[in-house]
Amino acid sequence: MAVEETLVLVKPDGVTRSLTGEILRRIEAKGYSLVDIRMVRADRNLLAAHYAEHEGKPFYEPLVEFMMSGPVVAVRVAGDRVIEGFRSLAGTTDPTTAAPGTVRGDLGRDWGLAVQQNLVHGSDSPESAARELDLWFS
Ligand code: DAT
Ligand code: MG
Repeated sequence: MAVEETLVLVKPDGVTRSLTGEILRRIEAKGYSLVDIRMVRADRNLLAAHYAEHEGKPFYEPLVEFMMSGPVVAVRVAGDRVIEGFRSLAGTTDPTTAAPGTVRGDLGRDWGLAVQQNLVHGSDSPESAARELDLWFS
């Protein structure tokens, strides 16, 4: 048993489509705890730090623009193996092929845009979680 914390973001598509409650409901129903929550209008500096690993990729600029297009809900979530567990709840990156039963598979849309509007972000490792929680909750 390893109690961890992860950063979950409800992206602007999730907030705009009023899916924040549904996404948080799934996290809580799984048994994870919401430790902290804030609504953020992310600026370019924050997103450049958050998405540093993707800088230079073709989807980078559209991704940053999308993430600045509306408010984001940032959530500090705790639980046993929650980093891996939330990634499993979220589903794979592409909402068209994400498994049914997952947030992205059930609710995500593929609008054929340059960026996946896949509703949520979840940290992918303990190192990413520590770095990202520091960025969004400092
Ligand atoms: P994930 O969010 O599943 O961890 P990631 O870290 O590889 O995926 O990418 C970050 C975000 O960038 C992802 O949620 C949506 C967008 N993205 C990733 N790969 C993409 C691609 N090939 N085309 C368009 N957008 C992409
Ligand atoms: Mg990622």
